[in-house]
Amino acid sequence: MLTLYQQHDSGNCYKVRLALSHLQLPFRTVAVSSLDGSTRQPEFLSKNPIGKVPAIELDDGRFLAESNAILLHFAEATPLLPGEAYDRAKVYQWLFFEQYSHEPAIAVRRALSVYPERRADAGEARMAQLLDAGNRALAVVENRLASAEWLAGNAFSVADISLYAYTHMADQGGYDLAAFPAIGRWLARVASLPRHVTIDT
Ligand SMILES: N[C@@H](CCC(=O)N[C@@H](CS)C(=O)NCC(=O)O)C(=O)O
Repeated sequence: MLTLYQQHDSGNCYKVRLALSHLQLPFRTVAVSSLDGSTRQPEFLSKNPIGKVPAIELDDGRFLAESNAILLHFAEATPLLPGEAYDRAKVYQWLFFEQYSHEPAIAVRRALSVYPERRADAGEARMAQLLDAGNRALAVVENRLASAEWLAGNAFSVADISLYAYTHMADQGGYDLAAFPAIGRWLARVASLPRHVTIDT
């Protein structure tokens, strides 16, 4: 059975659980976290030298890390990843955007707000910069969703799964989602899909 090494309240790990639920692939989880230092232990580093979660062990014993790479791996040849080259590249566009412009602001500001262990890094200037960068990323998402149901093409895909994870809890980092009505409607659309699971599941 697939083994997901994860921190349960991490959005990056939630992405993988959400995708596996949509694909109806059974998996077991092993808890690993930076908060207790276990991501830096040799045992975990031998599985994922990057030292971060999520990482997944496939049925044949091989490992894969990086949340969006894991999503792409399991989405291959399923409705979660378009076959046509341009539509597929649009999914990649959103996944790269998520990792470079969205997650580094929204996930980080949430972590600095939520975890007492991270408070020392939550200086005023940094929090202001992260708020600004996150709001700019949310505006990009809002702009797309104002005229489309889904992020890439006209179907739900791993682009939606990836962006949903940290967007749906952006309020925990101090972002005002009420300012982004199209995002609000999209969050509800994603959450109403059959096989959706919440982050607490
Ligand atoms: N780009 C990575 C980021 C993963 C990441 O930052 N994971 C955090 C938890 S959300 C982590 O494992 N941090 C542990 C550490 O930095 O020691 C991905 O998308 O999977």
